[in-house]
Amino acid sequence: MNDTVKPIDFNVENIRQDFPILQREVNGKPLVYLDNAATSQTPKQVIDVIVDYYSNYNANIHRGVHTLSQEATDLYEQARIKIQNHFNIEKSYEVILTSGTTHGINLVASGFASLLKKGDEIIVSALEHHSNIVPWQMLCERTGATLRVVPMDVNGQLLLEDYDQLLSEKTKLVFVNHISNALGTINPIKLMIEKAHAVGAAVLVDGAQSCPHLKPDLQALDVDFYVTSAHKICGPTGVGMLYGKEAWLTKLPPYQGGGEMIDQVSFEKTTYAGLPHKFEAGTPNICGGIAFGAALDYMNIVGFDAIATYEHSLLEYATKALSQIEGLKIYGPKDLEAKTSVVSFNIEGIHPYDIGTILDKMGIAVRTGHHCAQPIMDFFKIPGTVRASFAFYNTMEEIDALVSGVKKAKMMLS
Ligand code: 7TS
Repeated sequence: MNDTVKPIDFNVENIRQDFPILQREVNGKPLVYLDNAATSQTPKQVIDVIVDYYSNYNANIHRGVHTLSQEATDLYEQARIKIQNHFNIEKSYEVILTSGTTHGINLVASGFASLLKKGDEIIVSALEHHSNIVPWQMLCERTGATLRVVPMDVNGQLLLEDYDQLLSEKTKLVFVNHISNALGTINPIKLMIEKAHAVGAAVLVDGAQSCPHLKPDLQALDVDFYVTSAHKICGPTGVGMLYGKEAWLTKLPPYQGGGEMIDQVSFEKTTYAGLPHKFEAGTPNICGGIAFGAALDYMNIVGFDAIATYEHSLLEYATKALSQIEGLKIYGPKDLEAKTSVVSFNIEGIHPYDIGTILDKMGIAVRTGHHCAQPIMDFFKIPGTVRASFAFYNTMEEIDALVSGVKKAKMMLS
């Protein structure tokens, strides 16, 4: 797995120098960027690749005999291999480059429309982002299949006994995120995959929130489909990947028709290209794909062990400091080993939006609202939360700024 990339000694001040945006001010204050679960920031190593691509290689891929097209194709296909290696995927053509997590989920959901029938069941977890709920509801409407939901407890952790009860020979598919975007809960996906496979169901794991924090081994997980977005992992927006086991990708019909996904076209009949091109109609986000590969290189150089250890210390520090604020309630697992570096909270009697607005005046970026996970907010009977999500380039001083900002906001709004 990316054996050529050797992690550096972790030094957050050096790492911060890689991110031009972290040097800017917002509202006259140094930017404190704590909205990493929404999108991560981009290091200059990735920005340089984007500039280099448009300065030196810009051409359409897989179609030109000319040198530029061949060079661009090589760079794009090298990125696919980087993704394959990073996620320990067996075959490079099991990597489908998409526009992001949402695209990957819709591709699979659309494909299963031809494989499901009335009476079949599909299971989602109570912790999902809307993009891992709505496509499956649409699939149920189209096929007559029924959607079942694995409930969670008050700590935002899935109830596995209920999952056991829901699984049956009617279950065809299970969808669960690896890590919840709203609460940071790490779900026991390996166990959930094993249990689903025991009843013959396929599993799609939404990895949008896990990839920034850990390095999933997809063969060891034995997952059927895995999706993620590059912009969560220091890459650009508008690109992501879908992993699917070859047998599934072969079984699913194409998602979109168009150029590049065909073998032969006539007005009587069209035959489709093999994997991965069958699912990659049209000109893709070429530069984005190449930059996705560069982002994985960058993250591997920082090193996922160091990232996990450091982010955990940020989580512990922030949880302790925020918990001392009277009236502040944190949602999600109490056991910090069961979550990543996300602190989702409210202060009694104060709307999360008001806290977020005041923090912004201090240059502190957090997300407020339902985080595209409305069922979680309904469960807690709240309109939303303030969510501070930390990355490996955040510092303890930034958490101090957050804590003092929240205290000031509380004083102003109480
Ligand atoms: N799944 C999860 C778990 C996510 O966190 C997100 C984005 C998506 C899917 C969708 O990803 P996209 O790249 O296709 O848009 N989550 C968030 C968030 O928490 N705040 O803004 C976007």
